[in-house]
Formats: sequence, C-alpha cells, structure tokens
Amino acid sequence: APPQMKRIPLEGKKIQHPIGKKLIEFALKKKSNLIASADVITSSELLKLAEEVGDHVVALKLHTDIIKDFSFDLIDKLKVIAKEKEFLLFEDRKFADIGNTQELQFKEGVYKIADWADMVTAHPIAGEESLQVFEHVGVVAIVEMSSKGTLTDDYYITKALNVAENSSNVLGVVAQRQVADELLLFTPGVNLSSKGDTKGQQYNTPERVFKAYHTDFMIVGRGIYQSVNAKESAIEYQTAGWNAYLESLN
Ligand code: 5BU
Repeated sequence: APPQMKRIPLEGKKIQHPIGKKLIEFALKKKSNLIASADVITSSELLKLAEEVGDHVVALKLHTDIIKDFSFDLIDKLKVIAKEKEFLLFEDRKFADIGNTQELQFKEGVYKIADWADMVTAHPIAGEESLQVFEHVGVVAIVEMSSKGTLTDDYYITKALNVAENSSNVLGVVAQRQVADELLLFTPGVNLSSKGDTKGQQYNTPERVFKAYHTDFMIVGRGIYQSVNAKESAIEYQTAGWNAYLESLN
C-alpha cells in the first residue's frame, strides 16, 4: 500500500515479525521510540552505557567489531542488562554480500552474531534470497543512508524497498523518508544540537524524523554516548522523540 498522509500509531501497525512486535510492545510500555547507538570501543564503556540508558531505549544498537576487548562475557552481561531493562540487542553489521558469505559472517567468526543478536542490519543489495540466511533475528534492511552524497538514490530505494517488502524476516528498513506502513521505519542521523560532522554525517531533529518521515524509531549515537551525562541525554531524547511521535498522530 502507498504511504498515507496520516500516520498509523504503533499499536495499529500490522507487523508480523515477533521481534517487530516485541519492539512495539517495549515502545508502548516504556513510552520510548529511542534506539541508542553504543559506538564505544571498550567493554567497560559499553556496559556502563547500557546500564545508564537501558531504561529509556527499546534497543541498543551495537558495532561489536569496534570493541577492542570483545568477549562472550561482554555479551552475557549485556543480555542480563537487556533482559532486566527490557531492550533488544541490535547488531549494526550491515551485511552486504551473497547469501552464503553473509551466513558465515552471521553465524561464525569471532562474533557469532546469530547466537545473541535480536536484530541485525543488512543491505538488500544482493537481492531477496541473500537475506533468507538470517534466521531467528529481525532484519532491518538499509534502503537509504543518512550521509552526504550517499548512492541510495530514488531508483535504488524503490528497488530496495521491494526486496524488503518481499522478505519475511525483514521487519523494517533504515531510511530518511516515509515508507509503507507494513514496514517499521528506523532513522539514524538524529541529533538535537548538531547539523552534522566532518565525515559526511547529516543530522535531523527528532521533531523532523517523526513528523516529516513518520519514522517509528530514531537512532541516536554521539548525541547520547558523547554527552556528559548519558542517562540524562537519553531521557532528553526519549522525551523529545515520544512527544514528537504523539504530536505526529494528530
Ligand atoms: P551518530 O553518532 O548519531 O552519528 O551515530 C549514528 C549511528 O547510526 C552510527 O552507528 C552509524 O553507523 C549508524 N548509521 C548512520 O548514521 N546512518 C545510516 O544511514 C546508517 C547507519 Br544505515
């Protein structure tokens, strides 16, 4: 169905995927549509951040391959915090290869993502069948990027959305625009005080992504983990995001 002018509230979204349902359940319960991106490089920083922001997020987005001292002890500890504070573990691996290779990257190697992640990101660039290897997780397909000069133009986005809509393990997409209601929309590149960085990142406000893009979940990295008080910042983003979401329903 084509995107509608009026947005559908989270509880009215027809999401089949169990992980998508879980995200919506956490969002409504916690009054949060915030995902914190924990782009820190040590286990101790990551665990501290998870403790501080856990009550205020529906998921913690990770880049486990940037963590210097990665171990499954870290994963075990994160899982305990995630269970207690009710958020999902979202590995932003951005798979972008043929199915067979992605399956190896997903299940094997150092990180064994398949053993612990609730959600992963993947580029749909290799086509629908390549995404079938991600079993028992929610796949978020990247159809549009936030950075200046990204190659994800309208033609690519249309084709990528088609792949996403036809893949049963895809629960949603990353994009900087409104998408069909059958998909959950995740939007990174959100910051309350900055317009961008010197490496191509471009930021929007929570207000804009919820009201103009009808996003379901905003993703905030440096706005939270680089702030003086991560917990206070998480609350600030949670409140700004949830209020913008509520206002976008009218
Ligand atoms: P930031 O510190 O809020 O700029 O971090 C944004 C995070 O979202 C970071 O982990 C990126 O890898 C991720 N991201 C993004 O910024 N833009 C995109 O289009 C995609 C992911 Br896809």
